[in-house]
Amino acid sequence: MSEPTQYRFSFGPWNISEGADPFGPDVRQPVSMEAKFDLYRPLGFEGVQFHDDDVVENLEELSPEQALKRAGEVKSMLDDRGLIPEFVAPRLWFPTETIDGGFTSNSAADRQYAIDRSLRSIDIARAVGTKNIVLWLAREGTYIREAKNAKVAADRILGALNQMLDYDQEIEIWIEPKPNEPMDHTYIPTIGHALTLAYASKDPARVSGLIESAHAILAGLDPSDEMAFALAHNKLASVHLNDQNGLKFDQDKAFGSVNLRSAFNQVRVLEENGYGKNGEFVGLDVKVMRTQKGQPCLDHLKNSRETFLYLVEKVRTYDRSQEKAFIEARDYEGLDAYILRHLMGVS
Ligand code: 3MF
Ligand code: MG
Repeated sequence: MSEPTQYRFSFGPWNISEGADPFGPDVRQPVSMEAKFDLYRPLGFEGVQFHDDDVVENLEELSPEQALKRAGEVKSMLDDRGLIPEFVAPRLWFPTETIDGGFTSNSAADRQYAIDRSLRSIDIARAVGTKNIVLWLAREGTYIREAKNAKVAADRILGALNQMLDYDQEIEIWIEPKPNEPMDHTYIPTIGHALTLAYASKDPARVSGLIESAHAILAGLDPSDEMAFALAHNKLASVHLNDQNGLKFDQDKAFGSVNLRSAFNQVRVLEENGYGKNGEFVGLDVKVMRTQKGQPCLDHLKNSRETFLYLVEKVRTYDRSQEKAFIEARDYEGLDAYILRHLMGVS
């Protein structure tokens, strides 16, 4: 039997937040990026997820040279703390130019902005020490169906992907699907869409997927099946584990906090398929409750990581011979009860 996977964990600095929501302001003091880096290792995390402007704050006010110099400084901060930049994602949803989308905007000038910004974030990624680019295509979609031509949009997204692949022959692009929010509907809602783009691209080996639990749930899908589909194609580059209570705004709740069984099945699929054995991170993308006291608030990260590790134990102690017997007897009622009892710790 192969050695058990030693999982390593990542999160993005936005997971330590000030607590503003669309209906109320901040409830906590901001924490500087460098102070956030100090928190990673003690919490059991070694990977840092980045947006381009998490690496280089005020990116748009700086020249390319200034931005790369700053990215080099951030790399030193990471090196000093034994931290690894997992990926950089262009933030294609804040700037004015991206109001109507990035690659699929109806404005040619704004589409060009999105391409330029994406290429710039590749330079920043290389300078901070990663070849991995995440595309969460936040505003590539519509509020009303008639606003854009969906066929043209699909062509434009593929074109942008190919330009990024051409720009740097060593980068990998991980597409993070999400079906809605901020848009009514997006053009890349599921891993099936993301991997179709990967295979259609000019270098399929360098394009894969990142699955966030909440995003799959918002699409009405099972996160572990989405993960399994990507794993079957050897295209699960990363995950953003969290939870989501039904179809509403993207909640980014602590992993397992709504549906422990679904969390178990996500861990099961990862563990059974050797996820993490090639250095893939177990990424979290979780939001602390606005009500939480403390400065900074970190328990949502600590608890999500621990829940993952407890569930790894549940997967490793799951009785495969019983599972097999139930499946062979086609006794799924028995299997169902066995899983629940195993999760509850009773036999
Ligand atoms: C949105 C997300 C994003 C992406 C990240 C990468 C803010 O629902 O999950 O988190 O994970 O931004 O672009
Ligand atoms: Mg995410």
